[in-house]
Amino acid sequence: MRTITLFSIVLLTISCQDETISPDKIIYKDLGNITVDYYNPYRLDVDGDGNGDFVFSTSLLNNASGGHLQFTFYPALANHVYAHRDEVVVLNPGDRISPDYDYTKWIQPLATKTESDTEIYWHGAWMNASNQYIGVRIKLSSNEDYHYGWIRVSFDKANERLILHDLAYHSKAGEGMVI
Ligand SMILES: [Ca+2]
Repeated sequence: MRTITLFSIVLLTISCQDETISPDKIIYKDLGNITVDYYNPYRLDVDGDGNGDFVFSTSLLNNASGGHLQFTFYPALANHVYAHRDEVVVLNPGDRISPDYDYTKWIQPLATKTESDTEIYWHGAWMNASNQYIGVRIKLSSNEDYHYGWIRVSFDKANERLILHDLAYHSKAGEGMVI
């Protein structure tokens, strides 16, 4: 009986190992809570090939309505972000990232701090983000379809910074995923 049980455990271990080396899986990368602020933009290299795939930065714009500190997100190269009406869609656990959605490069800032003569206020879809997800699609190789995935971020208004937690994407091109 003891021999059979041990044999079963060995079989179970082997089958688990088989699962982890499946080519059809989610690739995860911990970003270690990188902070992006006025002095520290960040170029995110998803696949570690030396080319930045997404750029997080800030810009300061002054006009008649005041000074605007904008937190911008730019998909570089052939990469795109899931957006609706030029705003990056705020995603939560359980939401899906699908090839059927609308992806673009050109989007409004994630959040903006505006200072006028009379007031200071924040605006933008991401100004209160707390562990929420940016849906992206990434071109890892010119001869295959996009890989779909997410970048988890939080916004720290008090310290005027964006925090990048981690990212994940489907290892199989053309496949959507659930967060
Ligand atoms: Ca890259």
